[in-house]
Amino acid sequence: MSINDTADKIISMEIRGAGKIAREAVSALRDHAETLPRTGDVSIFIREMEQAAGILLATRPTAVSLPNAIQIVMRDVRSSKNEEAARRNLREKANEFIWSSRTALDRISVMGANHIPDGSVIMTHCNSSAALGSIIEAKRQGKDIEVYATEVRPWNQGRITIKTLNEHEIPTTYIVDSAARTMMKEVDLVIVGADAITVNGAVVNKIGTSQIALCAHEARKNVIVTAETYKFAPRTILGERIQIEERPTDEVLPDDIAAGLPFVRIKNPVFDVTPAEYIDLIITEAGAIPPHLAFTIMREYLGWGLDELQNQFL
Ligand code: RUB
Repeated sequence: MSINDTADKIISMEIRGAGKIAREAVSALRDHAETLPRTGDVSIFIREMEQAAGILLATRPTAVSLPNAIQIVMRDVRSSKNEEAARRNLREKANEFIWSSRTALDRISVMGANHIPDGSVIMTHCNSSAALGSIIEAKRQGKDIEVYATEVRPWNQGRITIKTLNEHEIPTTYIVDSAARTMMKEVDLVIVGADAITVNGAVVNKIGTSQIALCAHEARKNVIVTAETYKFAPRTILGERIQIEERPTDEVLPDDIAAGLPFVRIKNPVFDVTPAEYIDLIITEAGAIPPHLAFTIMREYLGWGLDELQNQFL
């Protein structure tokens, strides 16, 4: 798919979910390189690729998987000695990223399933491939599980979640977002995905995640976050904040109704931040960690992020 088509689909949320956004962006970059005529000048190739990367980066601001994936793929391209090497590096890194991101999902699913005891009732929020992968794997292992899935206003990603759970014949109860606290007493653990994880172990995920985590904390229920290592945000070491995406207000209230309510303001933040205190475990493909060890994942698995941060201080 072309860069512009991919960017449009990410903006309109036809392509959504942090992992999928990253894979589709990388695959669009790889395809874009093939459309560029060979000039023999590596700097022209790099410039064209940077421009394409910029279009993808400007789509949605919160999921750190997107800049991380682009960085993983573009890093060696930027230091390539000639055009052929740059093209080869891009192709290889892109294929490697797509493959390793799928492998990461499989590993997380198995590890996640190991943390779901037989007989568990799980609450999930939004539509995360990593969280759903773990739930589906637990079912595949023969565990008797049940799920509470939230609606996820205003985009109703919960409908995608219940469709998938239904396909896997997992007994599921569908609830409105505001029923989370009331239903928490029926639940044993919460499993969600992540769009970004900060150095202090805070998790950025779909709006409403922090309320659910707070309810789980109050009810002494465990909260498990499933996230690939490329969802950790090294720049938060410098104190940089994750930008929370605000989407158009007509997603919340149609413009014609809003027009008749001149004193009413509408806000539509689509992600929120759950502090580390409300999270028991983060499951990555590299292992399960308590949230306060987020830095170790950044150091071990996103070492490039730290190199670049260090360079900024030299
Ligand atoms: C999706 C969302 C998901 C994470 C993780 O939000 O918050 O929980 O992206 O998903 P949106 P995954 O629908 O606005 O993109 O585990 O699939 O990467």
